[in-house]
Amino acid sequence: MSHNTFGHLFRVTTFGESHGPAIGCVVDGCPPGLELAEEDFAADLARRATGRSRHTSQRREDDAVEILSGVFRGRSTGTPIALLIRNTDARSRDYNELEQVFRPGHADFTYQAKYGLRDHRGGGRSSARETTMRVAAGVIARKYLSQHFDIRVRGHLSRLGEQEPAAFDWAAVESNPFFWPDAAMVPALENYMDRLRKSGDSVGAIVRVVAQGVPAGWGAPVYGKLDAELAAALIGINAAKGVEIGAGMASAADLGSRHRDPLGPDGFASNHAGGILGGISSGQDITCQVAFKPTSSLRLPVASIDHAGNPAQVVVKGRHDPCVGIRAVPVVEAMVALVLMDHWLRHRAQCGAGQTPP
Ligand code: EPS
Repeated sequence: MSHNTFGHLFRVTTFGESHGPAIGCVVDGCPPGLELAEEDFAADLARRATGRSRHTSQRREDDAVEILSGVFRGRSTGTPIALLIRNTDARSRDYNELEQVFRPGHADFTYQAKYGLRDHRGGGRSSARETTMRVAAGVIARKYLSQHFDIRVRGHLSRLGEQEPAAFDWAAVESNPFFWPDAAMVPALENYMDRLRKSGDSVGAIVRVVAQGVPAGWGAPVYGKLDAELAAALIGINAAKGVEIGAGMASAADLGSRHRDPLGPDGFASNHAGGILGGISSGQDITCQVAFKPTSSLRLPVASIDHAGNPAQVVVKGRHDPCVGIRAVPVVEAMVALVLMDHWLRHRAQCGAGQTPP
């Protein structure tokens, strides 16, 4: 049983390995008529790509999308949209010494346990390179949602190791390499990341995402709740270790009198629920946070075992992210957009397009 397809009516299948000739995806279920060109993918893919700042992996991929099918004269035809990105800068020799040993913190051990063999080069299919195609598919969903509902899905870092933003401004987020909403803190973060990189260590991060403009009514109780499917989509991103919807874990320490979001003629007075009630969107902003562990690939030695079970010491060479959570921001946005797109089509299938909120 393999699971490389995501979604019910807006279905995304990804394929490819980090050091194979190419990665790609097939998006099936996109409504016809959506204007789509290869240039549409560039901005979001560049936001996620390696080698765009000194604070990320220095692997240099163009990440240029080729549209192979599903688009005719600039518009989606309703048939499967196949997208391809060729890998051009894999350096597989960095992994030569890792063929027979398991890198701690990576999926090497578990892929071997499951399949009995694995592509050890760059982690193969388990590499975060696969998230490129999530972002590419997400571009299609985002474009549709933006054109049809004015939905905007935006993410930012809300924690980098010990540091949290002291101020918040969406305008700052896209103007620094950390998707950080507090411009005044950026020089200190640059310093911190430079020192971290030189020390050979890595650090975790939290990505917060907000979807604005989602109409009330999307979500499929009781086993396809919007929050449940968002949580599944987000925890399935490489290196994700925790997901919160709305107030999330902090809800456990709150009182009901404070926590419930009062309703008035002008809407809700607060949004502890994160825009979802009973698994259905409420029309408020949908808010989630995703915690990413520190990158496991370090040049600092660590104990492991080889395939025969003998003790081994692992030193991971190559070009790695000191904080993999930074580049996860566009991936988180993409997964949210994919879930929303799928839920719009499912909502329309059951309730019709004309259903309006109270
Ligand atoms: C990754 C390790 C590095 C990153 C890679 C994700 O790969 P490699 O050692 O093969 O260069 O560069 O990220 C990407 C290539 C990408 O496009 O995101 C890992 O272990 O997941």
